[in-house]
Amino acid sequence: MAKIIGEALPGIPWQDAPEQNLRTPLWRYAQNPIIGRDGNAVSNSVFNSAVVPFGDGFAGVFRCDSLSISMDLFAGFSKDGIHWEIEDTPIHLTGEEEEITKREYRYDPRVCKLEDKYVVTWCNGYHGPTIGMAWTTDFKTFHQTENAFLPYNRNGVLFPRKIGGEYMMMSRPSDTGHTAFGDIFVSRSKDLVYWGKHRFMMGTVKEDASAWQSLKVGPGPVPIETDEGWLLIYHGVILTCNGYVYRMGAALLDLEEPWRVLCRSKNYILAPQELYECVGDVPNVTFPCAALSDADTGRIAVYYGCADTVTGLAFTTADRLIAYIRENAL
Ligand code: BMA
Repeated sequence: MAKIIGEALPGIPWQDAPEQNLRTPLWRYAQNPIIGRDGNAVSNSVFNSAVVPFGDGFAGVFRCDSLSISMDLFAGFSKDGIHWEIEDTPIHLTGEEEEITKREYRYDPRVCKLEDKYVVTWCNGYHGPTIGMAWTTDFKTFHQTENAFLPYNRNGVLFPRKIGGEYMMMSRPSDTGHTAFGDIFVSRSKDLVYWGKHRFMMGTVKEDASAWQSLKVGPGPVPIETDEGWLLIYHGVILTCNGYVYRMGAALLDLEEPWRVLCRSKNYILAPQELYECVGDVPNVTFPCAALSDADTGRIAVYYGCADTVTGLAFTTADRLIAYIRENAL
């Protein structure tokens, strides 16, 4: 039995797996989507968002695109992780340098509990996309710090503790547009400000081996620590005659040197197949940005954006997911 190393979360959202044989290790919440387009008073769409346990419930940072399709981040709170109250005004960011805090656009947040703070990373417009960072303790005031990397970059995802004495962050270098390439790298920092020692972690796969991840891959939720390695859920993209299709995969990373991939799935773990994943502002996208986990039961709840429009929830266990990666390894 694979064991999650971390805290118990008895209130994790959960539904048991459906009776019939599952082809993949994830199953969807029966009442999906959990957040619709109109998740707050000003949203055109709510998706690619991040949640964490907070107080006696949950808090999150949500990507809400507006009716003018400008992208910004909004705080939200929930008692059960399923029903969310999302604020109607964007998160309040404070910081020392206006050069850094002025807003172009903000999207695809991740939230990582790191020591006594919640650190938010997101795709931040600064003469092109790069990785913005801020920390909070109350989800009311967010203290913005330096962008982690030079443009162009997306999908900055922190590890939830120091490894070998340093903080680590995955990212996916990109371009200014709808990047037609993408591999995952890991960078290290002693202070969450200066990042270096960049290492290649994993890249795309040839079409004849695993076509769903042949165009680009990017990290999803903050990785989950297990006794068998860091469990990483990621997105993989294929270019089809109708454009990009985003599916989800999973990998196990070495605990001490997480750029070393121990095992990686050849088959996807979830793909756009339900109507709300296939139809929306951007069809055929399932894009994971957060996962809750319960060390006592091994349960995992994954939050993912559906068709760039609404937010879905899916479940698995560490054991089931790791067994699937091993049985269907690349
Ligand atoms: C990426 C980002 C994501 C989005 C995806 C699919 O470039 O914009 O937010 O989910 O494309 O449209």
